[in-house]
Amino acid sequence: MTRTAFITGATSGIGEATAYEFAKHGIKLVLCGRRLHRLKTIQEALERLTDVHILNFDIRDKQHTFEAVASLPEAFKRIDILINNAGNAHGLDAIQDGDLDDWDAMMDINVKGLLYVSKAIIPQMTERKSGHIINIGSSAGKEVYPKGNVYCGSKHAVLAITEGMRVDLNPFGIKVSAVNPGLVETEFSKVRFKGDAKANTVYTGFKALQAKDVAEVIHFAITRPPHVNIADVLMFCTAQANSVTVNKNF
Ligand code: NDP
Ligand code: 8X3
Repeated sequence: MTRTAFITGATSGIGEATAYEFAKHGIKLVLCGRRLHRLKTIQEALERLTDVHILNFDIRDKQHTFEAVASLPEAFKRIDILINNAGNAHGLDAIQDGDLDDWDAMMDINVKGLLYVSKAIIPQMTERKSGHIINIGSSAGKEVYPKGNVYCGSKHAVLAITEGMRVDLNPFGIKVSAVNPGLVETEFSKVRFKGDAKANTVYTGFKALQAKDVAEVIHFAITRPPHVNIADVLMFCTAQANSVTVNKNF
């Protein structure tokens, strides 16, 4: 039976690459994001490969999130795979200089938004006693780097929530995984630095992970046999050893 995947943050970066990877393998897609024009363009491109439905909502908005999931047409209602990917860093400041709006954005999107989407979708999985949830964490969920404070906190929370989901959903046979990448060349730094030219220097001098590299790992995780769950993946580009060790001459 063809499976259906629900991907948040599908308008760019890792989410978009995952949509392409899944489409290549004929997985039906529900693609979410705030930028409607991008959703439409991606839908148009992928409809040649699979069935695609788009949902345009902000995962910070609890009510809209539930309404969006409830609005799914019959052919897309059954979600077999949930990829909780939407998220970003906002700012890179020492804790004493941090911006309250940045902190709100990271906690509201990376943590609370992930919870809202999960809450809207998990009941159908527990009812069917099947499903796979993959939360996109980060190496920042495993270690803390200078000025990473709240972003790292949000990703540590994602990791704890993932482990909690795995325990609570264990009686239902639902797989729960975390995929935690290090530096990936996406729009992530443009968002973090709010369009500042600093964003262009983050991935220079070495070959960072590409969104497709992460998408391939996500696809690997969802194609294991029923008795195998890839619980937790930490992945770096070869030039990166941890959050603060990057060989820029690689
Ligand atoms: P991008 O900025 O390229 O993509 C972020 C995605 O999240 C976009 O599709 C964006 O869509 C969506 N998004 C952001 N805020 C919201 C919101 N409020 N409501 C709905 N969707 C939202 O970055 P990445 O692809 O790199 O990031 C994807 C995930 O990977 C994030 O969780 C990030 O923390 C994580 N990650 C990234 C790493 C990196 O180095 N790039 C490393 C480790 C983890 P739109 O703006 O259209 O809503
Ligand atoms: C993204 C990786 O190192 O910029 O989560 O925090 S990092």
